[in-house]
Amino acid sequence: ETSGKPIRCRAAVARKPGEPLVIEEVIVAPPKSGEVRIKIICTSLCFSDVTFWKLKDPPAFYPRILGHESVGVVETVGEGVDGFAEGDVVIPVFVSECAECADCKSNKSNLCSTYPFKVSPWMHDGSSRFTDLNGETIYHFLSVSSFTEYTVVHVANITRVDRTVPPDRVCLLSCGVSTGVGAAWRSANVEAGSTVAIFGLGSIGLAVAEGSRLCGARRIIGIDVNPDKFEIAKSFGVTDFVDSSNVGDKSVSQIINEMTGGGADYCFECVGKAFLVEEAFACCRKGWGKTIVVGVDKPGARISFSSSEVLHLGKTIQGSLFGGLKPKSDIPILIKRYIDKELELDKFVTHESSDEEQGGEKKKKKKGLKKEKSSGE
Ligand code: CXF
Ligand code: ZN
Repeated sequence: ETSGKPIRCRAAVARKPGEPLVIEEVIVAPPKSGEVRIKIICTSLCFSDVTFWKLKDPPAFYPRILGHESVGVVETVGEGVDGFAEGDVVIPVFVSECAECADCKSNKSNLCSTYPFKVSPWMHDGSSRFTDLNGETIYHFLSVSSFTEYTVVHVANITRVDRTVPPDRVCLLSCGVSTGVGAAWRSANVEAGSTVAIFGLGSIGLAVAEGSRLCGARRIIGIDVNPDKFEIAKSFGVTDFVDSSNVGDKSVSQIINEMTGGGADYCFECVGKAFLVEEAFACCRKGWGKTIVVGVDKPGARISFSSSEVLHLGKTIQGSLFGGLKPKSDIPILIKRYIDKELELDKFVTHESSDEEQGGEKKKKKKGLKKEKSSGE
């Protein structure tokens, strides 16, 4: 029985920026008030983990447990927590939802003010729940820190999901797929018949394509430096391609403006380069075009527009954190659309490997969460 006591378990610890993670034993403290301790069932790598792991300047906080895209089971419920119980299956998300502040109450924002989004090394109360075996503090990441067997997360950062959902699929809704689909659905509110341009066809760009397809976009233009991505992008509904490594004297925005007769209705930057936000803005349609910033550039990166370009053209630029989704209400909608076979999560999985290939224990045949609970693990 571990409930309420410190847990000793394994974690993949980032000891220094840019250096391989070290699998080591750590101590995970019990949850404080308003928190839960979670056993992580699945976690995946989001490129933001890599972006922050590589950052040397300004100095980040190390040692640190990265990871934020995950699904888990509640193991201990902290004091004063209503609405969650041991055994609940939950999806942690890096944006909070207190459900009570002006932003949480508004349907125009997903940026909670009670627990504001920060790339913080701490829990919301400014402390850590992790120590190494020498008693040294290990820092948190994005309020989740999922590269560990157990983590502690505030209830404002978890959404309960039905325990029958496949964890290796809904894990993708903890960050990447939700971010892309939400960017089209909630941040841009793409209408049926629209033309969309997506800069970057990684998993975020493909998720924007999926969201745009679900919203009924008529034309989805994918732009990438790697034309090998175009084949897979077709299966996500991308209709037109621009190979940005091969545009001759033209800029990508010129090409998109020509292809669309004056610009796309919605442009999405999904790479994380400020200059691509400028390119995207340059090819969204005057009057009503919207450019959605999804990619994560280095801290401090600047975007620049001329004053007349903004004043004369009436375009909109919008930031999109977690796709503008409110985790507690929107993740269940996405899960329902997955169950109803509308949202095609399976397409995002290209390879599956057994635990043996990963050097772990032999995988028990298709072990579901239900079984795991009843077998007392
Ligand atoms: C990002 C968004 C910008 C800051 C870090 C996290 N989202 C998800 O990976
Ligand atoms: Zn992420």
